[in-house]
Amino acid sequence: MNIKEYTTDILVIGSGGAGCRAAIEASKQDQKVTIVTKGLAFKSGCTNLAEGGYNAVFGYKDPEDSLQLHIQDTLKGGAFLNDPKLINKLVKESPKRLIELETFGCLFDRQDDGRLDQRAFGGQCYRRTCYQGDQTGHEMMIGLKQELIKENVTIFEEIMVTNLLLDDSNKKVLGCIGISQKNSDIMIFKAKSTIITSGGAGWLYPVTSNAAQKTGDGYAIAYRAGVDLMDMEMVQFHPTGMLSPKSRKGVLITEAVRGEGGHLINNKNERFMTNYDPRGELATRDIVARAIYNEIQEGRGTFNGGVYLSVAHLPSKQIEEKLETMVLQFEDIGIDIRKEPMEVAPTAHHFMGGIRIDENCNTNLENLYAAGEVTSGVHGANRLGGNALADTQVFGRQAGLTAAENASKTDSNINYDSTKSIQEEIGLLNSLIGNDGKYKPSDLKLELENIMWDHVAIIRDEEGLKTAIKKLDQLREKITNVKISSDENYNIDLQTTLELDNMIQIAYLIIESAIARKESRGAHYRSDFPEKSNEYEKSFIVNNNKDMTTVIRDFL
Ligand code: MEZ
Repeated sequence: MNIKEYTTDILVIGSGGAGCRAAIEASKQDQKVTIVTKGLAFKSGCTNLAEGGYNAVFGYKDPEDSLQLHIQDTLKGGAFLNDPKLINKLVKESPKRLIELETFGCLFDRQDDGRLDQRAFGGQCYRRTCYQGDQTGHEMMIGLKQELIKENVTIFEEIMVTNLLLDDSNKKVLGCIGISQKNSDIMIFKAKSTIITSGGAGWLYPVTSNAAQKTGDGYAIAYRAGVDLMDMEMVQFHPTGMLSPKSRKGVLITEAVRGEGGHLINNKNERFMTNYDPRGELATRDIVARAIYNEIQEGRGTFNGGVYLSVAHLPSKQIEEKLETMVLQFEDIGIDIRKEPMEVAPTAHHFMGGIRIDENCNTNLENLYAAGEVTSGVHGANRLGGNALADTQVFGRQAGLTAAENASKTDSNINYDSTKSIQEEIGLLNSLIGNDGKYKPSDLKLELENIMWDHVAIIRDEEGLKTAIKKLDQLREKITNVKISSDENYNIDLQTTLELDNMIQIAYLIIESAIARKESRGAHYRSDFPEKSNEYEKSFIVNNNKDMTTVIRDFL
């Protein structure tokens, strides 16, 4: 294995919507920018997979809409756990960032009069979700790629970041260290400012809509470095993922299906959503996901353990134009959604919790910034569909700006002696590569996913959460006894083991926070505490160097 060292002004970890937007902005401020990404730039990450839309108040469909109403919907949807400063910024800047995307080359759908089209999405009082068919995130990545290419940004792909580099005070971040998946080279990136935009951790669950890379590495490297993480118990299950075939289980079926007028139906042919919420299919995701779960638990699900989602009553033209990906996704498995219903079930989709940031994307460590799903505070206890794509652009840009401002004030020499970090990394790799242990890393990963699904998913209780901790303790033992091939090139066992280590760490944080929150709020539902309680109008903060603390939401 070789050791390679690079120096840059701004280091961006992650190459999805937030990462690309951060890199573009920092580069526009005349900084040398480097992206390091675990997947392939522009192809990996979850922005590419986001289908239904981007929330921005224009009032082109419903002139009564306003910024204030978007703020209210977001707060209410987030069960009042959101950080008001972050929501304000999201809502106010989201329309500007969308227009900017159009200048980057993205084409959003427009009405006959040329104004942007806007569709209905869950939990929103007016139609404010802008979109490009059901490929909105993909379209955004095309524009972001075009703009990024114009900037002179260096991109390193297939690198798994394993730790942040800290100065002697442990308060300043000076870059990161990682491992090349291609050849196990050790990669050091020294930077004046580092931005984490590595997304969520859907793969903590066996059924997820997330891209394969989403194993929560960003949370783990931040936590190990002493960064505050907040609201870790808040995991969103998107109500509608594919149920079969097995290889596609969890793949997203966009909320736009319901936005366009789709019906959720149980095995008694009843539209059941109004039994749970007057907004029916357009209630917030936490409510719809739990309703589907309940229908299945009470025996009104399909044979395969889902419910039906039907658009067969809508005009074929509307389905073909607005839900093209859905048509193709189901055509592939022999179902014509113009005539037949889709079978759906909830799928792990979004982490509302994560790195604690302020409205300028600062974290509690110097030189470290974060944006996108890896952060917390914007969405509270439950995210509205369509607010994530806006989040990537508003806070991605801000992180780029703040990081650039910091870099411009920083000495041009980054004083970091990497000897110790390199030695630790070599030690780690030597202890893992070729290890002839008993367990296959991929089996252990599956074990973790099942623990989380069985005890820490849509419905939780104290007994289940404590059982999960016991099982995690056993799993953590097993990870010291894994079998890893001696190959240095694309060593999947090695990669899986490193990811698993991160995932176990995050699983503990989710469970500890879920145990602490003895109430039900947003996506966190405790069957032993089914009501929301005033006592818990606060967020739990976890930090590697301190005991759990809380922050009270002062606007309440
Ligand atoms: O915001 C999202 O998660 C989104 C747009 C997903 C979807 O259902 O299409």
